[in-house]
Amino acid sequence: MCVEVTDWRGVYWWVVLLWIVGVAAAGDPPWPCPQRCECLHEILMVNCSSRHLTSVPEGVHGNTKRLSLANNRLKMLGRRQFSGLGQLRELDLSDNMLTMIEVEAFLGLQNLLTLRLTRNRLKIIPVGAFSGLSSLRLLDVSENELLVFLDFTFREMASLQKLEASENDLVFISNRAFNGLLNLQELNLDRCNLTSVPSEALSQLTGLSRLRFCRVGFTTLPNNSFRRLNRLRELTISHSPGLDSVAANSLIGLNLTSLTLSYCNLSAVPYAPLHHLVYLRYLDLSYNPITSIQSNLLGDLLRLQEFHLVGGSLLRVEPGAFRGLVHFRLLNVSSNRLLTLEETIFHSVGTLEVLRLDGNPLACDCRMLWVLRRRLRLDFDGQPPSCASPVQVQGRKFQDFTEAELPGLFTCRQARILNRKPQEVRTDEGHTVLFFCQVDGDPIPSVIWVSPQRTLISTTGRIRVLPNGTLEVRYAQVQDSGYYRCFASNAAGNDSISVSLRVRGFPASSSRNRSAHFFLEGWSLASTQMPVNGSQGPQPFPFDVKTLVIAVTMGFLSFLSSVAICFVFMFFWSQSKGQIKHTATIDFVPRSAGAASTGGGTSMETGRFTMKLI
Ligand SMILES: *[C@@H]1O[C@H](CO)[C@@H](O)[C@H](O)[C@H]1NC(C)=O
Ligand SMILES: *[C@@H]1O[C@H](CO)[C@@H](O)[C@H](O)[C@H]1NC(C)=O
Ligand SMILES: *[C@@H]1O[C@H](CO)[C@@H](O)[C@H](O)[C@H]1NC(C)=O
Ligand SMILES: *[C@@H]1O[C@H](CO)[C@@H](O)[C@H](O)[C@H]1NC(C)=O
Ligand SMILES: *[C@@H]1O[C@H](CO)[C@@H](O)[C@H](O)[C@H]1NC(C)=O
Ligand SMILES: *[C@@H]1O[C@H](CO)[C@@H](O)[C@H](O)[C@H]1NC(C)=O
Ligand SMILES: *[C@@H]1O[C@H](CO)[C@@H](O)[C@H](O)[C@H]1NC(C)=O
Ligand SMILES: *[C@@H]1O[C@H](CO)[C@@H](O)[C@H](O)[C@H]1NC(C)=O
Ligand SMILES: *[C@@H]1O[C@H](CO)[C@@H](O)[C@H](O)[C@H]1NC(C)=O
Ligand SMILES: CC(=O)N[C@H]1CO[C@H](CO)[C@@H](O)[C@@H]1O
Repeated sequence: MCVEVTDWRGVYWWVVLLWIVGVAAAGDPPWPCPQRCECLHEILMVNCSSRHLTSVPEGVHGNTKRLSLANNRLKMLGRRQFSGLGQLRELDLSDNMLTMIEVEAFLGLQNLLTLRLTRNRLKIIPVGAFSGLSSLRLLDVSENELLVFLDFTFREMASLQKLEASENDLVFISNRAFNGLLNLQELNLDRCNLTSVPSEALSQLTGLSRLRFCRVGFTTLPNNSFRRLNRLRELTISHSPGLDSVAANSLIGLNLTSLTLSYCNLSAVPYAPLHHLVYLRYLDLSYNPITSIQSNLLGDLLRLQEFHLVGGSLLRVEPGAFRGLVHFRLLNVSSNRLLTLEETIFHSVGTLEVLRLDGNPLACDCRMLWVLRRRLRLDFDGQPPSCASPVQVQGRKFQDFTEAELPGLFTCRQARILNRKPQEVRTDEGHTVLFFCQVDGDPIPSVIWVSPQRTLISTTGRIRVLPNGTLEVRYAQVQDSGYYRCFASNAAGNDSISVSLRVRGFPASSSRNRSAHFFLEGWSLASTQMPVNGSQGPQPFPFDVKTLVIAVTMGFLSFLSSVAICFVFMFFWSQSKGQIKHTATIDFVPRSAGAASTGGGTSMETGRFTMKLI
């Protein structure tokens, strides 16, 4: 028995001894590790993630630098929840069920650099919740249910550099919410329910250099949207499908190097708002229904290097579109509706390095020859363009053409006017005359008509160019007479013909000649000097001039005669009455007193006044 007892004692001491030795060997210094957590002493980390915790565990060592409580069931953080962890650099509270953070919850974490609160259920952050976090550099509150940022929420966070607030239900950011964030460089507000730019709140972020808004409900960018953000370099606004207008002064005060306005509803390049961004290097207007890039309007963007307009509705890039841009090196216009891209759009095609032109119905004629010639030097980003027409090269990629087969391909046929038979028309006033100008060429030539006064004739008005190139002169007038000229031109050349029109006036209409002439002067001015493709131009008169003149004259005559008859009638009437009463007396009961009857003691006196008739 005795032997047995001593044996048990011996075993006990052995166990104690082994335990002490074991702990001493395992780590230095030996930390007490909170229950259910894993302590990585070498990196001073306490890992309590995914442990079904419902509260912050006790006993985390004061030297801990990183504490993870991610993926637990924490519902709220109380006051001074982490006191005693003054050495903590990184705190991860993401993927919990936090709905509430009390004021001063993080007090004492004066060395904390990173705080992650992503994927919780926060609806509101009380003012003062973040107090004491004077060293914090990164705060992530994305994927919560935050509705508003209140004034002074981030007041004591002067070191904060990056604020991630994407995927919340933010509908409002109070004007002084960002007060105190003097060093914030990056703000991310993707996927929130803002309907307008929180300009006033943003104006406190004088150190901001990157700002992102994605999937927001903006419909317009008003003037001065980003005032005082003069350090901002990168601005992204995307997936805002209602955004269709950018006011001329909306970006004033900014000095951007990169601007993205993609997946919006812009129907034109916002030339005026961009105008002052002389340091801009990167411009992305992809996925907007923009149909053309006009000539000479981007020349102020002196340092522009990259232009992206992918997936738009581009039909045309006008010659000179990128004129003045001497550093231009990348054009990305894939997936548009471009038939061609002429070399003359660039300032100098020599600087171009990358070209994405795939996904366009390209016509492989002489206008695209410059791309073909550079096909081995240009970087197509793995997606070389291919021909949609003409038939013999349809579907072929630019890189597949060999030198040997080039002659005879990528050619144009000069514009030519087919029917050159002289067209000389003599007609009487009021008739409609057509002049033909049938053209041929590859690419299909454009046709313009010029009047005897050398103005361009538009597609609307009394004298107009029909869609098939025919000139139509309706209700011909004497002063329409003269020589008209048709010009046909394409990339390979031009051609022209001249036609003549003689209109004889009516000899009998001399008395109305002056006024008709006056009307017509005004009219022809309007119809010939209009911009050719302007839709806002004056609409053509629905009437013939002559009809109008007659109608006006007759209307005036009948008005005069009615007035005269009236006067005559009144004269006889006044003569027939023997004695005329010159005054009329009218009695009345004041309406307010009778109707309201509030019992206020208003006298129910009947009124009376006398009118003198003249
Ligand atoms: C913390 O623990 C979780 C779960 O045990 C593990 O997935 C994760 O990798 C750990 N983190 C670190 C930094 O060790
Ligand atoms: C925010 O927008 C989303 C998606 O449009 C919507 O489901 C949600 O109800 C909105 N939240 C608020 C608070 O308006
Ligand atoms: C923006 O400012 C410009 C220039 O001052 C002005 O012409 C324009 O009307 C303003 N736009 C709006 C929407 O206020
Ligand atoms: C985009 O603008 C067009 C007119 O310019 C309008 O018809 C359309 O509804 C707008 N789309 C959206 C999503 O607002
Ligand atoms: C604008 O930004 C550029 C490039 O970041 C910088 O060199 C330039 O000094 C800035 N200009 C002003 C007026 O801030
Ligand atoms: C061109 O745009 C497409 C679509 O946005 C993008 O995937 C591609 O990387 C861009 N190419 C270059 C060279 O920037
Ligand atoms: C052009 O169109 C007009 C009206 O549609 C027609 O009268 C004319 O014959 C056409 N011209 C030619 C050359 O086809
Ligand atoms: C037509 O071509 C000639 C040279 O071939 C050129 O001098 C002239 O300016 C062109 N005219 C038009 C209207 O394009
Ligand atoms: C109509 O007026 C024009 C000039 O005003 C004149 O040359 C012409 O002879 C006049 N026609 C008739 C028919 O009086
Ligand atoms: C003369 C001229 O420029 N006409 C243009 C009017 O617009 C159409 C397309 O909208 C062009 O095809 C014409 O060339």
